[in-house]
Amino acid sequence: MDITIVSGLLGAGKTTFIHHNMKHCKGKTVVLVNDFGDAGIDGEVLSSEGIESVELPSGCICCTLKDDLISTIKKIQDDFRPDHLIIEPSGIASPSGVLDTLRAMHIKGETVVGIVDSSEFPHLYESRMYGPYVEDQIRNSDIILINKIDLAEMHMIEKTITIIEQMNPEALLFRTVHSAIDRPMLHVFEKERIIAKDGSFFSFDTFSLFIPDTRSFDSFNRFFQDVAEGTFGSVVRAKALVQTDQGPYRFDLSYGHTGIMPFAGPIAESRVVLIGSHIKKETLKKFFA
Ligand SMILES: Nc1nc2c(ncn2[C@@H]2O[C@H](COP(=O)(O)OP(=O)(O)OP(=O)(O)O)[C@@H](O)[C@H]2O)c(=O)[nH]1
Ligand SMILES: [Mg+2]
Repeated sequence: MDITIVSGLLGAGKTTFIHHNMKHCKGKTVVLVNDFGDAGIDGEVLSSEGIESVELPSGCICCTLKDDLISTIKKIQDDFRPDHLIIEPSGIASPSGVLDTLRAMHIKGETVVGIVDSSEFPHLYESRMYGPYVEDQIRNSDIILINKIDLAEMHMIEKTITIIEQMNPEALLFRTVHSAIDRPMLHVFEKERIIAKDGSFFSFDTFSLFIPDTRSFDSFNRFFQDVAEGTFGSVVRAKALVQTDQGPYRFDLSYGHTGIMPFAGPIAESRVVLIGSHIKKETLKKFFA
């Protein structure tokens, strides 16, 4: 079984990469996705696109869910017998933690695809907001997508590349929009890795909420704009699947950029997940009460 780990900070374009690049995967492919918060969204997004996915929500696969990751990989092997397993750790899971788990299972030879949002990367790197996570991700990546070049100014793209090349001169770099590359690249690289044992953790506040009623599209849209403007705290990433009066919709916010897309298929349980700091949970609960 080939294994690809798709790593990247919150909202970098990991799920988008899997969506756009599945066509290059040969044989049976299964995606294991570990979303942040209690109300996973990425698994349902991938499933709605016909991609076989198994979700490991609520917790982080690089630390608290290590045992769950092992049992889930074993279960995928038994139930699906895939040729290819793609793992999307949440944007707060360190690649080392996942690699460490694979080694504990005597699995080697994975490919690590690292995705960075070039419109934000230099700021995030310089702010040290993600601590050693960034280096862990970049050093362990075989292929790095300099993504969101449509949103980034040229000097941000160049700065992103300079920082990355200093940290990992061996990685293959691609500039991408919507994480799309026009060739198969999910093949195995044999490489000695430096797996950080001390972990590279940082803490974020998350808030997940299931929404029982159908919402008006306009009011949810306004709510999402308010989230983007900081009304409910400093939110860096938000995702929602919502059954609205205009049909099912997916809302997505990443560092101030909002995406709103009709969702293919009914949504059994509308839900919203926010991640950031100083999230005003009580205000949010009252808002949805
Ligand atoms: N403009 C633009 N938007 C992008 C690009 N790549 C991804 N996006 C959007 O960025 C948002 C986040 O993309 P995802 O693929 O969900 O990111 P992710 O890394 O899986 O996010 P998490 O799993 O929540 O950490 C979505 O709204 C995407 O449509 C890009 O190259 N350009
Ligand atoms: Mg994702």
